Amino acid sequence: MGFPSAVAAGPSNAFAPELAHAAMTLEERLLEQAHQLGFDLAGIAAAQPSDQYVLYRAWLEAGYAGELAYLYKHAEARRDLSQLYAPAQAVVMVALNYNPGPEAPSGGLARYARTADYHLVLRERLKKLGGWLREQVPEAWGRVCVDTAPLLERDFARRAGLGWQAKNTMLIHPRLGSWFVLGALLVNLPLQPSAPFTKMHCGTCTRCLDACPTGAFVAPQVLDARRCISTWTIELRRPLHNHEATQLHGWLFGCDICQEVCPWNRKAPRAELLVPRQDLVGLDPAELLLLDEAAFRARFEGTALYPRPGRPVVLRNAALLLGQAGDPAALTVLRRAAAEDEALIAEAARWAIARIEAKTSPQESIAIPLLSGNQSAESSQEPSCNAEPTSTP
Ligand code: B12
Ligand code: SF4
Ligand code: SF4
Repeated sequence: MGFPSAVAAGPSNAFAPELAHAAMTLEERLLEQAHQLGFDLAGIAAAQPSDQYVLYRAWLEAGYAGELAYLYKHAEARRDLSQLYAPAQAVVMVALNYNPGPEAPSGGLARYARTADYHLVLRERLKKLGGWLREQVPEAWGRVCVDTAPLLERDFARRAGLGWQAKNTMLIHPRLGSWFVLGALLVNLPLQPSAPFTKMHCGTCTRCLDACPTGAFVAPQVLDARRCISTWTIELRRPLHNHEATQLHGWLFGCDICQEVCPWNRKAPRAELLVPRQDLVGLDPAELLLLDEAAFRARFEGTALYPRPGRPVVLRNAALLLGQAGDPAALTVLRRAAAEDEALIAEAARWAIARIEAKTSPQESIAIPLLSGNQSAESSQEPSCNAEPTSTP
């Protein structure tokens, strides 16, 4: 668990690293240790209530969280950190770059999901960071949070100096852009906070707001999650409504459009640790539909696709994409999928078959069945991940 003390680098202490190291504060050594562990950014925020909690509540009350039930369920803990970890006095925020750089087509897989599951990678390294802290201060205790805990991660990251929360709601760092994921180590020590990020560098730009193909931004920094492709393809475990199924814009899992257009990502450096797995590049929806549960597991274990949201959600999305593409060559694989036991996949496959047949049939009378998600305007069904977000970032 523990790591040897970091050695300070740089010309001024090149000949006496241990002396320079001794002169560093605990906070400086902790942040340096975070960099040694591979984190691209690290900073410290005080474990005080977030002043953005008011905005969070207003967002919930406006209904923008839609079916993301876990956001309502643990709302209060987002204000009061002690509900998450009673002795918390400081929050060490870290970021890990996942930018794959220009590469082969992804088959509609969002960039963050093309690597090993970032939850596992961050968790493991944050535990090591906690172990290192404990070696320095034996009374130190902490709790690791990556994504799934009710913590306003981007707000704490901004307060820890990692970047600004941009118009597309992403946290952006001037050098890294926004292709990074966040994690937190809540600690019981009163660590000195880093300088917060106070400036917003979006200026008059509105590229992300204009590029979103589903019009999910209701205002700068306000995303209506009910209209986001990322919600539909990762979070919802029900059949998608017609207006959702027909607006996936080629995305199999997640969506990166509002980041792809951002000028701050143009010169973003490539990831060194969270690099794309070759078997996740260029996924073919028709091929995916041939995977049974065991084959799916063998292919995706250790990624953000398995165990959750898992085969039903990913293959539902694959079938819907094939239906949208309208290629009759996909009919064989879709017919096979339509006969399978997993209702989410079978229903999406039937919808896709009807779409393709309607497109290719000379008769215009073929009716495309409505997906069962259309039976009510808003599904009352909670996503099965209602306790916590799962693979979502
Ligand atoms: C729920 C969730 C989602 C939802 C909702 C997204 C959203 N924007 O809220 C969905 C499923 C859509 C989603 C999508 C994605 N997500 Co997500 N998601 C989360 C999660 C679990 C909670 C976020 C949250 O609390 N949202 C609630 C809203 C209210 O928060 P917010 O948008 O940040 O709002 C703040 C400000 O905008 C402001 N605000 C709100 N209203 C108003 C109004 C006004 C007028 C103003 C000025 C400000 C303002 O205050 C709010 C509170 O701080 C976090 C992990 C975590 N525990 O924090 C990851 C997280 C935010 N997601 C992440 C990622 C990577 C993604 C995707 C890129 C994945 C993908 N490729 O598909 C997309 C990006 C879509 C986008 N543009 O946000 C990363 C973001 C890293 C980064 N660099 O910012 C996180 C931090 C996960 C992680 N551990 O790394 N996600
Ligand atoms: S992730 Fe895609 S759908 Fe969601 S807000 Fe960004 S561009 Fe729109
Ligand atoms: S595209 Fe423009 S407005 Fe959107 S986040 Fe990037 S800089 Fe900000």
